[in-house]
Amino acid sequence: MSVMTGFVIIMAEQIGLLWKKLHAVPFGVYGASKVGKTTLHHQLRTRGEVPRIKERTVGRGRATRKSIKIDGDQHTIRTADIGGETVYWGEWLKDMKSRKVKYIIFMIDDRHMDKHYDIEQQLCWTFLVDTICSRYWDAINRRQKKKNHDYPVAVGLWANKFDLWKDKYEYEDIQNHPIFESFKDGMQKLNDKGIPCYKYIVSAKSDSEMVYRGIATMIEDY
Ligand SMILES: Nc1nc2c(ncn2[C@@H]2O[C@H](COP(=O)(O)OP(=O)(O)O)[C@@H](O)[C@H]2O)c(=O)[nH]1
Ligand SMILES: [Mg+2]
Repeated sequence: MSVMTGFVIIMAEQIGLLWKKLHAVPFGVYGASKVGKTTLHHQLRTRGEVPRIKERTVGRGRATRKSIKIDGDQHTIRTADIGGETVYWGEWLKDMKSRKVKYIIFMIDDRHMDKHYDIEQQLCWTFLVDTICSRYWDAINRRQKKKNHDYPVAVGLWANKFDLWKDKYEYEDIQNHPIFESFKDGMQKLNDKGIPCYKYIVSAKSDSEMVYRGIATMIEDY
């Protein structure tokens, strides 16, 4: 290999690294209210124990860049913090569309296991899955047809607050954990549409390693 070729290869590698640093991957974080979306945003910014979040998120915040480094590999992602109440679901749609979100994290906690009448999260999930799978951005009026690149690359179903419920339920393997059971129709629907959907377990509040690894895995595997 000539000196020139070697130099070109090194330069290309450096440019690749710089590109990865500057070109943030657009992520969307959605889920019912109080599942831990704001906590996750804090975790991505600060790395470490996140203080208890008391204020509720109002509407949609500005999207900001977060840098994630795991096993020496660096990724930059861009996310916006959005409220989870029904009135903000329209903001999720706007966020997906305006930022061309490539990866979606849907957060849940174990409230539906605790109280079977609480189906808030399942409603959110159904809304999200239908929005993603629809061939139109405006699903109700069947307007604004989506293009191929308008669909996300992958969706992660993230069960949060693991620290609170880890000993509460019987399970053999995370993939078969009963917490995901109520969400399986939506997962199937996404998979049928050709959008991979995978299950993950985190403690956004206290375990930065789990959070960072989950994000790196999404970017690297899909
Ligand atoms: N124990 C525990 N509490 C969490 C975790 N993530 C979030 N919380 C708490 O859950 C509550 C709601 O979190 P927040 O981030 O405001 O949820 P959001 O409404 O989805 O933005 C807060 O009291 C958080 O401290 C976690 O991993 N473990
Ligand atoms: Mg919030």
